[in-house]
This record gives sequence, C-alpha cells and structure tokens, in this order.
Amino acid sequence: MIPPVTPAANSDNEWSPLRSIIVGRAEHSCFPSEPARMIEATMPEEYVGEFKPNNPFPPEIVKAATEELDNLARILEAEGIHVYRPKEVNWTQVGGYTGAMPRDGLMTVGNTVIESVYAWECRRQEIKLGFTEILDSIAKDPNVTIVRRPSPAGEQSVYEKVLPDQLWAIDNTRPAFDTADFLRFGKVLIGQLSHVTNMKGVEYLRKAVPEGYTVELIDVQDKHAMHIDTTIAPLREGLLLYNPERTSEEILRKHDVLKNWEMHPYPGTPKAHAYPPLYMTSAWLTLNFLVLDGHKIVIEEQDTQLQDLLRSLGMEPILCPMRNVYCLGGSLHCATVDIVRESR
Ligand code: DAV
Repeated sequence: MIPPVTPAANSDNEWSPLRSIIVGRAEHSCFPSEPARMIEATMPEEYVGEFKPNNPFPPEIVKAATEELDNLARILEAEGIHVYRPKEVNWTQVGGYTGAMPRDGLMTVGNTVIESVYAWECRRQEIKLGFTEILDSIAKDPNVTIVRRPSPAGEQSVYEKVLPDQLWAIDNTRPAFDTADFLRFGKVLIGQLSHVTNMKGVEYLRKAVPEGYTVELIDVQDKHAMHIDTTIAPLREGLLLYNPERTSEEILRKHDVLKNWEMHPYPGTPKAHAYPPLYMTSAWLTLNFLVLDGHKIVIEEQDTQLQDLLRSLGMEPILCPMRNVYCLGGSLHCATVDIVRESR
C-alpha cells in the first residue's frame, strides 16, 4: 500500500502528476429515485421505469463493477498513487444510490475539499455515510480545509417551484450543485448550470473555493446537461478534447484560461455497446477518463478509437475495463476524486 502524502489535499487541475485519489465503491448500488421530471430530463428514455425506490442494479453488474473498481485501485497503486476507498454502505436500505460516483460529491480545490450540496434527495447522505472516514483522515492535516455540506435536516426541496416551461428540473430556492459540473484549470474553475446545479449552488461554490480561485460558467448547449466531464476533457496543460455535440471551440475560447489551448473535437459519435446497458448515460462516457500526469491516462479498455486518438496526441493510454461501472452512471473520472496532484 502506498502511504498518503502531505499536504493531505492539494490539487487544482485535472492533469498534474497524481499522488492520492479516492476510488469509489459499487457494492449495493441501486437506481436513484427522484421526481419523474428530473429522471426524464437526465436519463435515457428506455430505462426511466427503473428509477423507483428499492430497485437495486442487477447483482451480476454490481459484482462486475465492484471488481472493475478494485482493479482500478490496483492499477493506480501500481503507479505509486495513494488510494482511499469509501466505506461499504447498503444504499437500498438507506434509500440512496451508490458509492461508485464520488466525483459528483467531492472536489479538491487547492488545499480545500468541497462537498456538493446535492440537488437529488436520494444523495443527501451519500458523502456522510460513505466518505466521512476518508475526509476525517485528510482533515488531520492542519493545512487542509474541508467544506462539508450544511445538514440537510429541514432543507427546502428544489423541486417545488419548478415552472412547466423552465429549462432545468430544479428551482433556485436553495444552493444545489454537483461537483461533477465543474472542472479545474488552475486558478479558474469552469462549470455549468444543469439539471442538478443552480445559480445559488454556483454562488455557494464561489464562496467555498480558496482565495484567488474563480468559477466561470460556460454557455450550455445541452438540454439534458448533468455533469461537465463528458463535455470537456483536458489531457494536459494546453491540450483538451471536447464533445462537439455539447460544446464548441468558440464557446470554450470565450474563457481566457483556455484562449491558447489546443482543442480537438472527438471525431464522430462514440457507439453505444449492446451489453451491459447504459442505464444512466450516453456513450460519451468514453471522454470520462482519468489523466495520471499529462502523459499517462487511464481509459476504458474497449474504447479503441479513443486509444488511437490519444496516442496520436502523444499520450500513453493505460487500459482498464469499466463497462459495468458505466451501467451505474459513469466511468473513470466519475468514479474517482483526485485529492493530491503535484503542484506545478
Ligand atoms: O454523457 O450521459 C454522463 C455524466 C456522468 N457523470 C452523459 C453524461
């Protein structure tokens, strides 16, 4: 086992050499249950009927996803990275969803680790139940700040004041954001409003980030928007891939921090595979990879088109099976939270 490093949390981009990371856990994952309008706005049409209370994902998929995440943890340890794993929680019993997608709920910005204020009610307890021990051990470092979400007791719902003709499935009565709606580019974070992130959530995040950091919002082109990590995919300082069905070079270049970046659209549309089912996402999960150091990059092993593209850009792909984790709603980026990357 690779020991943790100090400072215990320190990361403000998606590509500098990784030193410590959380890898999620798939055990007891079940379909999230939220109001129909939210599910219809964000989930693939053919599976909306599955998103009801007490509906575990098929056991063979959960078992295979568990093995994929254990394997990912081993790959990262073999690269000299300290890996934290969350506690096993029975999500069906607590009316929750999963421990496999921690990117949605935690983000490191400098020496601060910020917890989401989830819009989804079934996720309110997720970080507390699964990740408190990890956060407590990181918090022992006096240089680290942890921003926990306010207690959800008595919290207002973000569903009640949604107007019928409104774009997003949540209102703005209280802060709501998923950390996966934001990416870190050094002192600037780029994020989006979405079905799970409202303006009060952005303002909350602006207060939570350390001094000197700013949060900019991109023009969102995707009416199903939920999480930005299949839209923009940085590879190293100055180089990114983007999803041309969801954004454009013109939109990205409006952000000064990206002005001089080399940008490549992913060529074509990634093909969905027949099995296991993509219950919760599009095949754009191909862009949901994990960069280890601006050169090495962990990607899904069957995404051969991506492999060739990355090699042509001077990257070195490490292949990792993630197709069963895909079923639970994400790939390598979603399933992890980088806690320490070497400062530049
Ligand atoms: O492409 O369906 C996936 C984002 C997962 N956090 C998509 C979005």
